[in-house]
Formats: sequence, structure tokens, C-alpha cells
Amino acid sequence: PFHEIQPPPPAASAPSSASMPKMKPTPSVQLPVVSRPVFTGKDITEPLKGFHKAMVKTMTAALKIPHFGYKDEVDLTRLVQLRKELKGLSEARGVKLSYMPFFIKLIRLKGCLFGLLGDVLICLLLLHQASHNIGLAMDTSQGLLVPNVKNVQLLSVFEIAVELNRMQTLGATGQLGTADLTGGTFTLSNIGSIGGTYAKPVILPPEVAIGALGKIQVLPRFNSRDEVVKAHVMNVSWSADHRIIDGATMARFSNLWRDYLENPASMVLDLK
Ligand code: CAO
Repeated sequence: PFHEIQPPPPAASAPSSASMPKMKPTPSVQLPVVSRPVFTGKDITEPLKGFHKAMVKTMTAALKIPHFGYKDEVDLTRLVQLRKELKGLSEARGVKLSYMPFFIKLIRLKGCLFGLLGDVLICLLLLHQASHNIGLAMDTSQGLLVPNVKNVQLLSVFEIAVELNRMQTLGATGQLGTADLTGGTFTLSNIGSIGGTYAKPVILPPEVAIGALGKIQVLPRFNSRDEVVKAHVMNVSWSADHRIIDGATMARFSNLWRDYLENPASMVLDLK
């Protein structure tokens, strides 16, 4: 079937046909009639359960924290080379070595000087925890979970990699338990392993700071001789509880962490 569309009648104010040049009549246009699809979908209400329900509670509490944001760029060119050298060695011992163990160890190396790592805020009490348990946001089969590597102050980069491998295996099979998921004192979120450059990470209460790591990208940068070189660049986005950590403290901490990552050989001097 077709609808016939007639040309519109001449406008009332149009000049008389006598004064107009002769025009061809507009042909009538025929458009096909399309049957409208019938939508049968229904809205569904689903109660939140388990980890997802916990996330609603935690993140609602988190937004009561006055977040201070600070972002910087880190040149990881030397670390990329170092990891390349150590990756095979680590794999020979049966352990996958990503960048995270370096990021975690270096956070511990200097973060403790600034009250960023062990401090947790409970009501108006600031608890300085002796153990530095660094949490990692993990994209698991059960959704976002944040297990933590316990007592990073006692572990080598390799031992942190072992822990990370263990937690990733558990996370992939939905087996991370309370022991791994509680007691964190600082969190790192490597969203860059999925993509993106900058983030606005949300502090996991009662912790007082969190860092989000962007994708390591190969970009042109100037070296010390003003030459353009190929650099492996990562952006870091910190959020800190401004009731406890001020901007200058966060900037000084971030500078030190960045310096170690940009000159990874220097960490050999300080690693315990
Ligand atoms: N940029 C570029 N490459 C990266 C990268 C980054 N930021 N981070 C990791 N990679 C690389 C690794 O080096 C590894 O490469 P190789 O295959 O060459 O070794 C590869 O990506 C896979 O790494 P991985 O993801 O298995 O391991 P990881 O230790 O780097 O990260 C973990 C572990 C658990 C942090 C990560 O898997 C993950 O879940 N990330 C998502 C975190 C998240 O969801 N954050 C948001 C929280 S708020 O909603």
C-alpha cells in the first residue's frame, strides 16, 4: 500500500497566476508504508547483592570525604627497559612480572614518609598502622574488588609479583576471600591496563589516599639535550583526603615516587 502525497495548495498571499511565470505541476510523491515494530521488552528491578551491594555502601561513604586531586606525568622509559630484562627471569621462576610490583614497592618506599600509606581515619582518630597493606583495584569475574598485598615493607618486588599472581588467579575464579579483601591501607588502581590516561579515583574509606595509573603510551618528549625522543609515558592521578593530606604533601610524595620510577636504578640504593 502507498499513501499518495499531494503537492501543497498555493499560499493565500501568493501573487496571481497571471503575473507568475508558467511552472510545471509538481508530481505526487509516493512513500512506502513501513509497519512499526512492536516493543515487548519489560523493565526489571534487581536487588543488589554481595560485592555490588557493599560497593554502594562504601562508595556512598567515600563521597563524604573531601577529595583533593593531583595529577602528573611519569616517564617510564627506563622502567620499561628494566622490566623487559627482569620479565624472563621472573617467568623462569614461574611468576608473571608486570609493572604493578614496582609501582607498589616504590609507593611503600617513600609514601610512608608522608603519612599516606599506613594512616587510616576513623571518626576523629588518625590511626598510624605499622603494616603497609597496599590494595589494588582488580577487575574480577565478580566485578571490582580491592584485595591488598600485606606488609609490603617486608617484600621484594619479586615477592609482590608472587602475591599479585596469586590474587589475580583467585580473582579470575571468584575465590578472593575476606583475608585478602580487608585491612588495606592505601590503594592503587591500574585502570591503564584496560585503557585511558587520567582518572578521578575515589578513596576507599577509612584510607586517606588512592592513585590511579593511566595507560603507558609511547609519545615524543624532549631529552636533556633538547632532542625529541621516543618516551614511554604514564599519567598518574592521585586523590587524597584533604582533611589529612594537603596538596603540598601530595605533590612532594608524587615527585619522589616519579623520580624513582624514572630512574629505577636509584631504588636499588634504598630497597630493603
Ligand atoms: N599501560 C600499559 N600496559 C599495561 C598497563 C598500563 N598501565 N598495566 C598493565 N599493562 C600490561 C602489563 O604489563 C601486561 O603486559 P605483558 O603481557 O607484556 O606482560 C598486560 O598489560 C597485562 O597486565 P595485567 O593486567 O595482567 O597485570 P597488572 O599487574 O598490570 O594489573 C590488575 C593487574 C589487577 C591491576 C589489572 O589486571 C586490573 O584488574 N586492572 C583494572 C583495575 C580497575 O578496574 N580499576 C578501576 C577501579 S575504579 O572502578
